[in-house]
Amino acid sequence: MLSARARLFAPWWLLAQRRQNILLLAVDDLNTDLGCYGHPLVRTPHVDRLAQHGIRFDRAYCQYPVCNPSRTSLLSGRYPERTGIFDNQTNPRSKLREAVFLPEYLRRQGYYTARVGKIYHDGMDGPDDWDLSLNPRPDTAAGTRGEGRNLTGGKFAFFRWLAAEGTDEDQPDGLIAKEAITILRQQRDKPLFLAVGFRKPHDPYIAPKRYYEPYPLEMIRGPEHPADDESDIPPAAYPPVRHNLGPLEGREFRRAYYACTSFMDAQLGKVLDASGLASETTIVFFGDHGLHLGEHGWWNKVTLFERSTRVPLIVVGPQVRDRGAVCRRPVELIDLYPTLMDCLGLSVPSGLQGASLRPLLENPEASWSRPAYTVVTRGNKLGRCLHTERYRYTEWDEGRLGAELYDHASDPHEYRNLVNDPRRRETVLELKRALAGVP
Ligand SMILES: [Ca+2]
Ligand SMILES: [Ca+2]
Repeated sequence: MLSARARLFAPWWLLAQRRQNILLLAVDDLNTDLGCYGHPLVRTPHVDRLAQHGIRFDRAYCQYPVCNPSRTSLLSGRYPERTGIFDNQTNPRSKLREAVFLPEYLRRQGYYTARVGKIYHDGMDGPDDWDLSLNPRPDTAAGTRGEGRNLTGGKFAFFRWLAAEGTDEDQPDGLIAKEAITILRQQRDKPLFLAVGFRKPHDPYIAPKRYYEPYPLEMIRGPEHPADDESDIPPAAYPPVRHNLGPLEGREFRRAYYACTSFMDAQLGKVLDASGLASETTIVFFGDHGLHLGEHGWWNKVTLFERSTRVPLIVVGPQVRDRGAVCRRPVELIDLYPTLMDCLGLSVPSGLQGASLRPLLENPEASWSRPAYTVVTRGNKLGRCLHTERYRYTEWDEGRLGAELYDHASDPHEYRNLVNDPRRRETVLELKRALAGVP
């Protein structure tokens, strides 16, 4: 340990050396169907292990329920209206010239920055983000063969599952874990920022067949909801094209998603074994947005329902006082950038709109007045919502295309839209004002 006096006079590189390493673990399209989030079937021992060593945020939300806008908001620390990124085609740098993205900022602060797999949406990295960026893909054919099918008769290409031949390393995520481990084992004189982006459970639902085995089809139930669930949902709440799966196809879809989740979890486990859950490393694990598995009659993301906007988020690090704790405060992915800066003792660059979660890392019950905020587009109209500790309140085109209020205290699955309930009038007015105030 350096004494306070020695620290004062130590050269910057020695101090930089003493900074915590950071392991950022991003998972594509991962909803909260995980062991530690209470799912009765899905096996995720390594995500669960991470949660036991850190703090699990039970009410974490993405800013936009699609890859590029969600990741752009997280990495720039700005809400979608500020980034101007609402789709997977627009490069963030074309809109956000003044922002310093998280990897580039850490690199400027003396970090060695490495990226393996999908952190930005593919192709959206900036020229100054990374010392090393790797995008491993298998050059073998075994992982493309096996038993599987398209669940829509080929109508929608992405509704495809495959219980593949070959090993983990015949799949991109197996190679991503392998490259991450190599980087973790290298000695270097700078602190490390390693960002690992797993590609599953994003479609197509391909995993080595042994990850399908814990999920025999007879164990998998289809989605259950009240028959009239959709009667109080504004049409704008759904994207324009619906893909209705039959009962058998729906169960196959769920099984494949669970298998891909367990496959990702096994790759995560390898990376955690190599990194250790060492106290000098801060680990952040998250999904970029959730996914419906047939709930509310929908089989994708791009909605503002809990299934699509709520994400797993786990933080492990020296700031976490109560290991294994659960925090129920509403938090959001744009909070991660200021949180990391706070934990590292670095100043934040200008323009960040999130809040440091450090008070919650130290005390998960700390008071917290910020709701989380998510937005989605419908053509040139916006749907915007707030997630408070109890409610989700949503306006479609400022209410012109409908509004929703769900009370998660009594209705966690969001079956009853209470926005027109006269007994909720005060709540609606209060949330309406709060939503109008989001910058
Ligand atoms: Ca995604
Ligand atoms: Ca309903």
